[in-house]
Amino acid sequence: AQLAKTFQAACHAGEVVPYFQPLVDLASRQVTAYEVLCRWESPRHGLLSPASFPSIFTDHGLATQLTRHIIQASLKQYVDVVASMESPVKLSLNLTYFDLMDREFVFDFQSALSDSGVDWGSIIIEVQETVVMGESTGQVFRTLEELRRRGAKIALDDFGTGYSGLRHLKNWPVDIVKIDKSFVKDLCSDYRDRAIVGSIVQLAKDLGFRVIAEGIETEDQARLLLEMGCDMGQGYNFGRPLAPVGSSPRALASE
Ligand code: G
Ligand code: G
Ligand code: NA
Ligand code: MN
Repeated sequence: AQLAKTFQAACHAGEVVPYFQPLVDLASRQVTAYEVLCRWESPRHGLLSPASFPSIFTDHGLATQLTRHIIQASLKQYVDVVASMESPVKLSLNLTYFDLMDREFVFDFQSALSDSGVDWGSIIIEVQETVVMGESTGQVFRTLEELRRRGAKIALDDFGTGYSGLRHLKNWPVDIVKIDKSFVKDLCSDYRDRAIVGSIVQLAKDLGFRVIAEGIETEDQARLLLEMGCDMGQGYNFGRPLAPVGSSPRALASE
């Protein structure tokens, strides 16, 4: 209850804000989307990443409040800045299990889009691999299908860290596979990571998915991933998560 109060007050005070990290096309290096990553600009503790407040994400009420708050705040930034860019740039949003289980979610999302004049075709939804692997995923499946039917793309986040394996995904409404950064870290020096990434990329492409690698920190990793057939990339090599326009960028408290 204390956490809920503190968190709601922080949202209300404008301390919980979306940051934006570029996703680039690996061949052209064009920015194709921005992933929205929430940050808590705490006056007491400095800039906090969600790793510092994990319990928000395991509480149904707080998690769905956070998602609604972040969707609204990021759409506002998107309209002010990104939509005016020359080439079309999408907005990639992280959802939790609770959002996808919520029957009102698509309706509320639709309202937020209508209010801001953004269409579904500009939206990517990121869902962790483990969310689609869990039990009682019927409602999750239906929500993803509905989001996709309206024109959003669905990305499976942190792929390779769960136990699913791509063949289990053949029936899921998914468009993009996001290879987890743990496989990218030592990609250039560890043949085992190269084997894992190589087989994920190949199977993903054979199944018709687009592939993003996350956590790309060096040019060597970027080049190798492009050679391996990866479509897009994300990581410090291309850009860190940026503060929203109008607020001053700050370093993470943990960095
Ligand atoms: O940005 P950072 O590395 O601190 O993110 C840590 C974790 O928090 C990541 O797994 C990321 O997916 C998750 N995360 C970041 N922002 C959001 C958000 O707005 N909503 C949800 N559901 N998860 C987020
Ligand atoms: O779980 P998810 O993939 O949504 O979270 C991505 C997380 O990875 C974010 O918290 C972001 O801050 C972090 N991140 C983004 N780029 C890099 C990178 O190049 N290296 C590392 N180590 N982390 C990154
Ligand atoms: Na993500
Ligand atoms: Mn991820």
